[in-house]
Amino acid sequence: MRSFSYLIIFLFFSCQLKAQTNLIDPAIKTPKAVLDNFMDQRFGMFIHWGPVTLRGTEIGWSRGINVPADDYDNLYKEFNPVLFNADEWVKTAKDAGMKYLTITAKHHDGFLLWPSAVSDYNIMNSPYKVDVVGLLAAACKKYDIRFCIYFTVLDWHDPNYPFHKPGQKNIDAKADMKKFVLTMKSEIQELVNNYHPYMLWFDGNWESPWKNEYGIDIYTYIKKLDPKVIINNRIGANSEHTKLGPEILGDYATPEQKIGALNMNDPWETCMTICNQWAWKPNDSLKSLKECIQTLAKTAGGNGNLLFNVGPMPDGRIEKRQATRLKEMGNWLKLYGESIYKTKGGPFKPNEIYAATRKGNKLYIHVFDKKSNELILPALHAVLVRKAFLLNGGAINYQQAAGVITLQLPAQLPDQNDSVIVLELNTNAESIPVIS
Ligand code: H79
Repeated sequence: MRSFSYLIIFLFFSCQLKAQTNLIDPAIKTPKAVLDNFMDQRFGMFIHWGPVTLRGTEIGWSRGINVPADDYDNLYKEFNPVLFNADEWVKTAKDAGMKYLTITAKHHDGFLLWPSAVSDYNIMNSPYKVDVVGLLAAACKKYDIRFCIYFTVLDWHDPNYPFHKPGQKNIDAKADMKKFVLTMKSEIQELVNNYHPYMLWFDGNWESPWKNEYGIDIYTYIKKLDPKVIINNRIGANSEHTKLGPEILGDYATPEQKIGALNMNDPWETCMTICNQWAWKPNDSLKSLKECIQTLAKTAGGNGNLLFNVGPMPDGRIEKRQATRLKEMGNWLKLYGESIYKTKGGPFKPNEIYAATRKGNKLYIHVFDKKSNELILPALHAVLVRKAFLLNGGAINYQQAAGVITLQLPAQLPDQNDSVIVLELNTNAESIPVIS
């Protein structure tokens, strides 16, 4: 009788666990060690590219809006980016200090950047006829950059998807989601088996035709193809991209065009454009170096990764000014990378004046702005600063009273974008609780 009660209790809790994990078998979920390794990398390149660059409008929402659908769907026939060079793109990422790269193999317009047996609407039927995804995968291997693939749920082009442009309200009665999910799975199978991505970046999971059960099916399917693949949190039916949790499917959160909040528990990655548009747009405004570096530092300071987007041109090149800006970030990282890679964020919340990162017994204070000669940090209890110095520079005078650390800033900060002060502590900086 007693063992029977235990059995009932056990069954009850295992059902609860299943419900909490969104019906994903915990045994197939991406292991924490894999995600920890992903989060150590901190900085990656997002690439949005396709035939739409011939019009210079947005890849996600210009079909049937800024560009008539018929015109849009024929752009691939003149897409001939003869100056595309996978090595150059990957080298641009490498020189920027980026550790991984994510290419839009399939965006909402439905065009495939790889030779596919599933859909003819792919790069081999353009005049270019080059496997862009394959060449990037190979170049990433050569330069030791982790190769990742963006693949969206939305597909304005496929008749089986019920909507054919953004904001459409009436469901296409001829559409068939069951067939559509099968198409997705066949395409994903090609991508995983041929290119062995480190991660799959899903998107477009917020419209009514998409059901959580499809996401569960696809997550499980991918894990059968390759158990190690990391999967972002846009594969279930939800639009809460900044969140992770038992009710949300996926391995990490994906705040878009904004820096995520400090979070020591859930892995997250902010995706953000270096200009305004995801896909290339002529004369799009480029972020200043200050904004780029401070975005990276604030992201790391919040314990997140930055997936920074470039939109290459229709001729295949990344714009010179975008590549130059990335190189400038790489130059900064050569000097200050120790305070970004493999660090944890916190314990202070990033703000407009400073952000903090930490590793071992070191606390890195990223100083963005000098408002006065002193920088006063919130009190840290049971923690003593043993030494303070500029990363790549001299000693910094400081006082510590009742836990409050006051740093005397130099007359001129050595780096106008982000000067890093290292505080050596008497304890492991990574175990300090977050100061709220
Ligand atoms: O791939 C990038 C975007 O193309 C994609 N996600 C990132 C990673 C994305 N697709 N859709 N969205 C993001 C949401 C976009 C919503 C809006 Fe709009 C775009 C609001 C305003 C402009 C759609 C078009 C709704 C109104 C106009």
